[in-house]
Amino acid sequence: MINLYFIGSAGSGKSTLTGAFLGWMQGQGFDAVTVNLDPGIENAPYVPDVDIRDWIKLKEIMEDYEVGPNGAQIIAADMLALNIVEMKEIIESFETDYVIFDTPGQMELFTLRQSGKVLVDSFGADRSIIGYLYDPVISKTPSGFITLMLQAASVQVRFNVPFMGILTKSDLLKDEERKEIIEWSQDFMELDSAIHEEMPTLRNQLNIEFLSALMSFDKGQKLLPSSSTYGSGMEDIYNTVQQIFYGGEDLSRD
Ligand SMILES: Nc1nc2c(ncn2[C@@H]2O[C@H](COP(=O)(O)OP(=O)(O)O)[C@@H](O)[C@H]2O)c(=O)[nH]1
Ligand SMILES: [Mg+2]
Repeated sequence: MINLYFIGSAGSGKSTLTGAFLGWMQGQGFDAVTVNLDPGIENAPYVPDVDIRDWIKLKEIMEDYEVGPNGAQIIAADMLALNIVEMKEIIESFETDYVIFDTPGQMELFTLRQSGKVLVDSFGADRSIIGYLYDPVISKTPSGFITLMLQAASVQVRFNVPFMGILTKSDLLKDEERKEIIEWSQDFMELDSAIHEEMPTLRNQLNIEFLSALMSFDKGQKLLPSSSTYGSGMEDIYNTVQQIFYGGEDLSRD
């Protein structure tokens, strides 16, 4: 069983990709289940097989603890850890090859609170992979792209599991924009000249050595463009997971 976690900034497309990737898997005849870890999800674009909202309800937390919606989100994130054992049993009862996790809208609720790390480790870090979502609108400028790379690096430090970078909603980008972003993800020299063009007087040590080191973090893996709207890029995500865990072998189909 493989655990695939989609992690990324609010609005980067985690929930939509969870639904789109599940749809693609099913279309290929592969078995997969989805787990929603976001107690604040509204209008989920898929029907979760396992849903944190069965255990944690933001409205009840707001009443019980007399906090607003933001406070409730933080308490809910910490409460995640309390339900791990029960959730794990339910997930395992599905006897599936693939578990796709949709994580909380606000990424730091999962990446910075202890419970996210505890959950990934309890569900088996050795068979986990993180799909880190690059928001295309933020990725368009070199400074935005570098900011997302820094976050990606922090996620890798935090979870210490295999990792792939996904450029989501790529249908929102012009062809040249998409090409440029993917080039930045592979070539720190290009990124270095782009950031200097955007910011001719850099105030920090965002120099070529820094970018080179940052890029070495995920070993210069190419960003995978995807669009949940058009269902594109799903096969690349699947192939990357298979490559990492099985050296490229296919799952058996139903
Ligand atoms: N054009 C386009 N919009 C998308 C795509 N994926 C998600 N969206 C939209 O982006 C917004 C945020 O998506 P959502 O999945 O809720 O993001 P999350 O906060 O990371 O879970 C929603 O309005 C989606 O309809 C995509 O592939 N293409
Ligand atoms: Mg979401």
